[in-house]
Amino acid sequence: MNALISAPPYLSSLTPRYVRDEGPQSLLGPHTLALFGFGAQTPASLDDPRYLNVGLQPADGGAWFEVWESASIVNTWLDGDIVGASNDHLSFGWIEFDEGEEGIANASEQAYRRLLAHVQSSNFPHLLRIWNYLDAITEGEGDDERYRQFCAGRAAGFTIAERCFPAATAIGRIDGRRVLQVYWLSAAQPGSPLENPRQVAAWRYPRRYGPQAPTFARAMLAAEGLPMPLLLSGTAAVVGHASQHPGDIDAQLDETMRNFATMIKVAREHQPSLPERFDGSSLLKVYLSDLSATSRVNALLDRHLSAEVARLVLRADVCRADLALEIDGFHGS
Ligand code: 3EB
Repeated sequence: MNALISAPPYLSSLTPRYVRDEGPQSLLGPHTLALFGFGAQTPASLDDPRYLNVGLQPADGGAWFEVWESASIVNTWLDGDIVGASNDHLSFGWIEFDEGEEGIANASEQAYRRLLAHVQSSNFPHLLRIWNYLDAITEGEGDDERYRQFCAGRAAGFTIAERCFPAATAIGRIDGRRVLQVYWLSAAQPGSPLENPRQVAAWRYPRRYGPQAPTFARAMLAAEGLPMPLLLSGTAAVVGHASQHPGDIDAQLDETMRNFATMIKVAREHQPSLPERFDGSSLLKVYLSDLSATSRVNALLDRHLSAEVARLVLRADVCRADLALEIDGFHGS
């Protein structure tokens, strides 16, 4: 019995869930907006534009899926090398761009040009949230570092105003596959990007972090009247613009949770109905660079989070080598 498919009507336009060791076909119903596979045991690809294998391995070695369930029936679509699905209010899309000879900066510039042209010509022109996955994110010295190159290409292709930057994640795969993966969620109505008062806006980071500051907001709330979760960007132990507690994963997790607590507080000023703390409506993805810390991190997460908070721990590299973990997610409904 599948709790996802048997529980309509959905109030939220987007209900994300993790499912282990079940699927994928049973998860691709008429209300499924997107389906992500994590782990070597999930299909590399499927003949359905809603499916994307993200190329990150779950810490527990399991076959994990993330399902985005929609309140309304979903239509799938194709637009050249961009594919996805939409419901009444939202559109999910994704693109994979081969770095080829030209490298990551070119790949991100081209991918962002295409995604922007696509969403701007669609019925869902307002980007709410973008996820970026690239191999070997911290490889390269100084301004040649692949993450910095990615940021430069993204900014070149992603010609939108600061006040419109979506929430985002940019994380390193460890699969040697030099293909940039980008997926996103856009809406018919613009959302409200939110910033964290404990942190300098990423797009105002100083020069020392690279010639092109990262172009994302810390979180995004969808337009009023569009019921869906708060979209939380990749969040780490960054205060001001500086990485905190190098080498101390416990303290990094504490700091990350303080950043989330502040972000939820800010979001609740706009949407007081959001739960004060992570709860059964929340879904977190934990990107952890050193798998030997998994049981430690799981124990710490148990201390910070009630048991009903859905979480998936993945092995991945954070874009700053001094950060051991990053977490992103959804909160509320
Ligand atoms: C940080 O706070 C951590 O470049 O899109 C987090 C989320 C981070 C998104 C991005 C980078 C990005 O700066 C890094």
